[in-house]
Amino acid sequence: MGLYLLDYGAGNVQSLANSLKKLGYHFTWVSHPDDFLKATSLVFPGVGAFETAVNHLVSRGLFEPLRQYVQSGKPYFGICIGMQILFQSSAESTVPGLGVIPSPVERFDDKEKAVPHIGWNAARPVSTQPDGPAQPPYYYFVHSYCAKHQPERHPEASGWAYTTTQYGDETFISSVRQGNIFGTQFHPEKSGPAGLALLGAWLANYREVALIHPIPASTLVSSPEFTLTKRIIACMDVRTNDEGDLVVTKGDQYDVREKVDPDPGTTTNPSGAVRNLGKPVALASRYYEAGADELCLLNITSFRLSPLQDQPMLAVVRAAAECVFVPLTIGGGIKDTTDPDGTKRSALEVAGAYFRAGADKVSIGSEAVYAVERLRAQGKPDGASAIETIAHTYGRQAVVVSVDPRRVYVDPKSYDGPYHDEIISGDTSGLENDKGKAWWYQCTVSGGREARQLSVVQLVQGVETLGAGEILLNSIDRDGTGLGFDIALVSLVKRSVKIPVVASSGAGASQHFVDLFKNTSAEAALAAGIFHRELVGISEVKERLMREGVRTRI
Ligand code: 1PR
Repeated sequence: MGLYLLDYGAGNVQSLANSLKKLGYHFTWVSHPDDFLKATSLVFPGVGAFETAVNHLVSRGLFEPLRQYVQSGKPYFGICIGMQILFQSSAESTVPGLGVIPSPVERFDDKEKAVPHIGWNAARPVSTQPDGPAQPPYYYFVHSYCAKHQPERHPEASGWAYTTTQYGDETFISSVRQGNIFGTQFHPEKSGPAGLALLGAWLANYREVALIHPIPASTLVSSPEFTLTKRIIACMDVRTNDEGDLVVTKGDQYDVREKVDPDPGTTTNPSGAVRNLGKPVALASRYYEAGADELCLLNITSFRLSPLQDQPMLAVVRAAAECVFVPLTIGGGIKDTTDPDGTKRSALEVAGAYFRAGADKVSIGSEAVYAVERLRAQGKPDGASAIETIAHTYGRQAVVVSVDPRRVYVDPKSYDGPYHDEIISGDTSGLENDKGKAWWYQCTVSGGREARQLSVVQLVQGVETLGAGEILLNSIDRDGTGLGFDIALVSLVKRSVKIPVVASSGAGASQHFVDLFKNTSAEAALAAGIFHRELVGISEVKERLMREGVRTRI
């Protein structure tokens, strides 16, 4: 008897388990169809792809028992796919859902906006309460498919809508509620204090959950004021230092060793110790408390190691997921590997280990470059790349591609290479140092150590074709310089793809975040050194953005 959690073996369900523990609840995993009879309440934290979820449930004999449970009148809370599965069908798949809500789940229209819809957005209740806060709560969303709120087209679904959310020109159903059934498209387990409050309220009294966020009627009009906010992401580059400790380090144009003056009288240039800016879990916890919208942990020397043997990084993810209730992206070494004992590990297995440890997204660097090189050589996807296999199982929203471009300076008058259309003139950058220069952006692998014959535009368009859900756009030239984001680079990439773009590298002041969001349509800004060195706080950046009219989650 008691609270049960349904896991179909794909995606990060650990975060929900951690949230429940934090709220003081004990639970049991559903492992057998009979468990549905024993459960007195059930949470289904569906993460990943719709078809994978349904197929796993069917193959384990859990699909029909789940339908019977939902119809039994006992409390059900479905999250993301756990809500979508209540619907008749999904455009993501040919297999049907439970059909409790006789309407389809459809894909967002990407004509005017980036898809997937990733980030913090407002959930506005459909029915009103006379008193309540003026601000609807913001929760974390990550999905490409949704139940559209179109009462004429889908009257049944609208009857279930408890909250709706605006994304660009579309309004979708962000939560459903009827009788014993509650479902959210957003992830309460990843939505910081607001999400924990919602989960806690449902667990305490599922019938009363409707009353926990009363909103005055005046705020219910469709308003551009309540839409997707710009995300601020804190990034931790992790590696072992010379003493063998796992530390957060910080590069200066990717060089993470302290600068040391050469010995007088010698010509050698000695390298200093690896910069140590703190412990990964302690810093992750600090940034969560400070209001970071997401965290990113990159294992920056993973190309030397077999990641499944790299237990410290998995342990870091596990420990971070216990104290951080916003999304975690893990990068470095997401690729096919062979353990020293000869055991082959596919990139999908490696990613799976990180998802089970508590990661929400994986970030792929070098392997994405090689995959696009193969795509270009073969003319079509072969289905075997890490991007494709992980996106197929976990959904494309779980796959980030981390791009490490470096400027290649050219004379535009004499340049006769293939990247004419991608040449940037430094006269428009606003930086004195760029004046009179011109360049294109070349892709690199192995943390910038090796340049490849691929431009940044070719790479991002290639990974979008393969199924990546988001671009993490670094800049080797700006990394650690504090000169500001490379606006020309971000604009070039935003023009080239439909998926969201996280701008990274170069933040040195709050004004740089304002410049980024005022001059580009990037969905998020990632920074490292400025936060590690406490030059500016996350809340200071967000308050500055709000004052300048850029919406963020405060
Ligand atoms: O190739 O799939 O194993 O992934 C390796 C990952 O490690 C890639 O995401 C790559 O960007 C990252 N990486 C490898 N070497 C380094 C290095 O610094 N020597 N770090 C490295 C990349 C860039 C950002 C940094 C921003 C913001 N670091 O992570 O946080 O530039 O910094 P700033 O705000 O201080 O300017 P694979």
